[in-house]
Amino acid sequence: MAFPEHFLWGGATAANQIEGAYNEDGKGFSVEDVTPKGIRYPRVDAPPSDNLKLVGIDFYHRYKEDIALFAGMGFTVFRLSIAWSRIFPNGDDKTPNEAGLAFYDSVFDECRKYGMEPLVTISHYEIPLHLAKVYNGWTDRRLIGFFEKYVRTIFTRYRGKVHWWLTFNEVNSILETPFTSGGIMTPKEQLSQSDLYQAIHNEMVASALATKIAHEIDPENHVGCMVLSMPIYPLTPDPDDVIAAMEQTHQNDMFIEIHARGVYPGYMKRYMREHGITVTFGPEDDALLRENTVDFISFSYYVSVCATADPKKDIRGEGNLLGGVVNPYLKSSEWGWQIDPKGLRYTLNHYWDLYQKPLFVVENGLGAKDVLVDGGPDGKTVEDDYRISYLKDHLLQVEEAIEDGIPVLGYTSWGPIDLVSASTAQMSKRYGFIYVDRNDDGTGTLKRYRKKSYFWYKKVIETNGAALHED
Ligand code: BGP
Repeated sequence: MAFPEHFLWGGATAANQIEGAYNEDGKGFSVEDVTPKGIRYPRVDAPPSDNLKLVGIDFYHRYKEDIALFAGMGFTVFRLSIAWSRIFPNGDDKTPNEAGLAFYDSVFDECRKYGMEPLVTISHYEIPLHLAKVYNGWTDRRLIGFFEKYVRTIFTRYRGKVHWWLTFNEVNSILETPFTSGGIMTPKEQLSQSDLYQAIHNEMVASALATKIAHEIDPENHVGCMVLSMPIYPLTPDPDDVIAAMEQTHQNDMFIEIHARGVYPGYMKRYMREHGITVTFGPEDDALLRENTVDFISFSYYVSVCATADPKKDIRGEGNLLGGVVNPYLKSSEWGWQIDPKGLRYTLNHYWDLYQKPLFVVENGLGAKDVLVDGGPDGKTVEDDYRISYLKDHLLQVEEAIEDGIPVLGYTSWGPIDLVSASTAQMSKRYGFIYVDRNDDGTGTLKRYRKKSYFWYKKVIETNGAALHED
């Protein structure tokens, strides 16, 4: 059997997409509170009432029920994020908000009660809005200091309760969504490449510093980077397309290079040189990056794309934020995301070949419209065979990669319980094994119902993957 004995099985979420309670118990606003229509759409000045994320799925008040449901599937890991603005409401506050710290204490205790390891993203598209407004987000080096204080606080507080940490969610997404990812207020079209790369540099330094502090506070801590992965295939065997694919791949891989090897890759230096990009390094930065590389590499995987050097063939499709040219060989989800299970094996091999660090698949799943029907042990359910088939196809490719000799630490499917979508802020784009009765117009009881996939995933976990080979 390919899956190793202690393979971590579970699901992944983010605070801003599940918690709700956006202004309760001292929480400050985050950048997510002002993007009511999702990451791709314009932000507004103040949190509006029609933002589904303000209530989310009310995890803040229902976490015990939800974690019990995850335990029912046999989860050994649960990925969630800490909302930075619950701990430091403005980001630059002198002291942390005790109510926020206490909330995550209870959540982690609840996980541990069931033997579930919390896998915690420190910053998942939830930068305090104040840091965006006053400092222009990560363009300002002072954010490193605020982040340092935040991580020191949570590493100290949750010592012994949390051993698995991810620094920045989909850290490379800053290239496409500088506001959501980097808290940068300057509109993307006006943002200079130097400011963008300075923000990237500041985040890299902050991530290395977090890794250092995590190891100092508890040698049992494992810290990983988290990237949006997306194989970029050449559209044709034309060498120009191959080079286009290679160069676009570099744009994403440079983030892992810095995290995993601790140095800027040559192709990145070349790109910066040729585009007149200047970045200011602090005196300690080089050593900090070099001496504090990550313990493992984690990534989200939903789509693959193509690249071409021919502008006439450069037809862009929908995709997980970064997007790319449509692949004529693949089918798409209802939201236009192209489905490519083999790309997951390819990605695992690609990263292992380059970095030789353990890998963790921390997001993967199908956003689909579900129909709630009568049946199942909860009275209502969803017959989501399409979701089962998507996940099964991808997990079989994880197994292939393990057969290839790659150390894969675990797999957390995205949205084990329905949640608010990041790119479109919809409830109707559902990923869960658990249905949440909430609609795009904000109506619904928030009641939870287990779908067919719930019982399928339970069996997969119970058999450590063997059930993937049953019909
Ligand atoms: C990733 C994000 C997640 C999640 C996922 C699915 O980019 O890390 O937060 O939302 O994509 O995307 P969506 O919710 O837009 O379907």
